[in-house]
Amino acid sequence: MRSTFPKDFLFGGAISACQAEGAWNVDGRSLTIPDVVKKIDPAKRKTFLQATITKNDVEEAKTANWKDYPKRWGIDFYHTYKEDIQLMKEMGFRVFRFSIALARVFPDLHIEKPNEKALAYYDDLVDTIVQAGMQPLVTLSHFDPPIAICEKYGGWYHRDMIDIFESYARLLLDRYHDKIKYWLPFNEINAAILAPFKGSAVLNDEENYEEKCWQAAHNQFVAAAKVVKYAHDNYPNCQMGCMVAYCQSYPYSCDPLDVLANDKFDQMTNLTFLDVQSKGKYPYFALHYFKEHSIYLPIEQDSSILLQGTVDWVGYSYYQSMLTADHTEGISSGNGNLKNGLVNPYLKSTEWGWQIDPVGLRILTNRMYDRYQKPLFILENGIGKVEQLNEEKTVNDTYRIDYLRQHLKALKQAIEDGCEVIGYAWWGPIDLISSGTSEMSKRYGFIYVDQDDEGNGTKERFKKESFYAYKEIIETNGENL
Ligand code: P53
Repeated sequence: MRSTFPKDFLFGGAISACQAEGAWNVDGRSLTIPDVVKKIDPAKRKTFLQATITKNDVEEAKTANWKDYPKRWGIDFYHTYKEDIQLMKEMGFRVFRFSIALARVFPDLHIEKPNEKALAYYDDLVDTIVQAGMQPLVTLSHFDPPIAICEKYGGWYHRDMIDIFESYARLLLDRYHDKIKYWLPFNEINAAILAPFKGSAVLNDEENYEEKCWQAAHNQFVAAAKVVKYAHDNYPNCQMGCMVAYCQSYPYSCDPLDVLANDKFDQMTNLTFLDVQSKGKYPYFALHYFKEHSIYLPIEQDSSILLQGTVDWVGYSYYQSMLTADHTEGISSGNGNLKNGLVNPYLKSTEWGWQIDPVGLRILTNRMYDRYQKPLFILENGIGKVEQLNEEKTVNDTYRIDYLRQHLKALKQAIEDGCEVIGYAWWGPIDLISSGTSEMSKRYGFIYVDQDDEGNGTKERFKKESFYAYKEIIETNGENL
C-alpha cells in the first residue's frame, strides 16, 4: 500500500506578531526590541543576516521617526486579521500558527494588571481562526521581547523573567486551553545564542556576553518547562512543543576533522536546545562546553523542573542547509548562510544566499525522529523573493511552487521512511516584514501585500499563482506533488 500524508495532517502557515501586526503603539502596547531594528541596506543582503542591537540603538529609536522601523507598521494584521484569515481559509489551511505579544498583554511587565484591550483582541483573533476551521498554534514569544525587559532586568538572564513568563503563559492557558490545542512557549529558542537580542533581549554591548546569553537560554528552558508542566497538570488536551531554527549543516569535506567540527557545531547550535526540552536534561557535550568556557548555569538547582516539563512534540524551522569546516581559510564563502558561509556546489541559493536543499529536510526529519521519538512539527519553511505584481495583478511565482512541492515531497518521503510528522506550516503565507533584514521586499507569501520597504502602498492583498497551487496540494492531501 502506498503510504501518504496522514488524513488529518496539519497543512498550514505561520506568522508572528512583530512582523505582521503593526499597530505598535495601539491599545496600550509597549515598545519592543523588533521596533528598534532598522531595515538593512539591500546591497548587504548577502553579507548580513542579523542586525546587532545595543543600548544606544534602543535610546536612539525612542525619539527617531517611527517610519524608519518597519516592524512597527508590519502589514497591519492587527486591523486586517479577519480578511487575512479568510484568505488562509480559502487555501484550506488546517493550522494557523501565530504569536501573542507580551508587550500587548503586559506592556510594563506588571503581571497583576493584564491589558484588557489586548486580551479582547486576541480573544477575537483566536475565535476567528477557530471559526475558519483551523487549528490555532500559538507561539507565546516570537522574537518580540518588550524593551522593558532590558530596562528593568537587563535581559532574560535575570531570573525574575521566569516568573513573569510563567504568569503570562498561565493567563493564556487558562483563557484559551479549550480553543488552542498546540502551544509553543518560544520561537526558535536557539536564537538565544544565534541572535540573542531577538528572543531573549540580551543586547550586544552587555558585559560577559556569552555567559549571559547561555543564562538567558537556561532561564527560557526553565520557564518553558514550568509552562509545559502547568499545562500537563491542568489541561491535558493541550499539546506542548519546543522549537529551534534548525541550522542543518554538513561537513565541508570527508576530512574527519571537518566531520568532527560539524558534529560539534550541531551539538551546541541545535541539539542542546532540543535535548533539554524533550529529554529534560542537558546533554553531556553541553555540560563539557560550559565547563571549558567557564559558563556558570544553575543546572543542579533546576534539574527537577526541567525533567518534569518535557514536551509532547518537537518542532523546527527549516529553510536551507550549510557547511561546516574545521579550518576555513581558502574556502569560498556563500554568505547569508548563517554562521558557516561556505558554498555547497550541489545547491542553488536565494538572493539572500540561503542554500536551497529539500533533501536536507528528509535527512533532518529522520535524524530528529530517531533521536527524540516524538511527533515532529515543521513550524516554518519557505522562500523569500523580491517580487512585483504583473499586469494581471498577480505574481507568477513558479520558484515558490517548486520550493513548496520539493520540500513537501521530501517530507512525504520522511513520513514513508517511518517518521511521525504532525504538520507543516509555511512561513509567511502572506507577505510580511523580514525578521533578519526588516525588509518588506523579502516576500514569502502566497498572498501579495501591496506595500514597499518604506511602508507606502495600498496594503491591498492579491493572490499569487502559488495560492492556487498550495490550495490544490491541501485539497488533495499532498497526493500530487
Ligand atoms: P527572515 C535566521 C535563520 C533562520 C530562521 O527569516 C530565522 C532566522 C532569523 O532571522 O528566523 C525565522 O525573515 C523566524 C521568522 C523569520 C523567518 O525565519 O529573516 O522564526 O520570524 O521571519 C525567516 O527571512
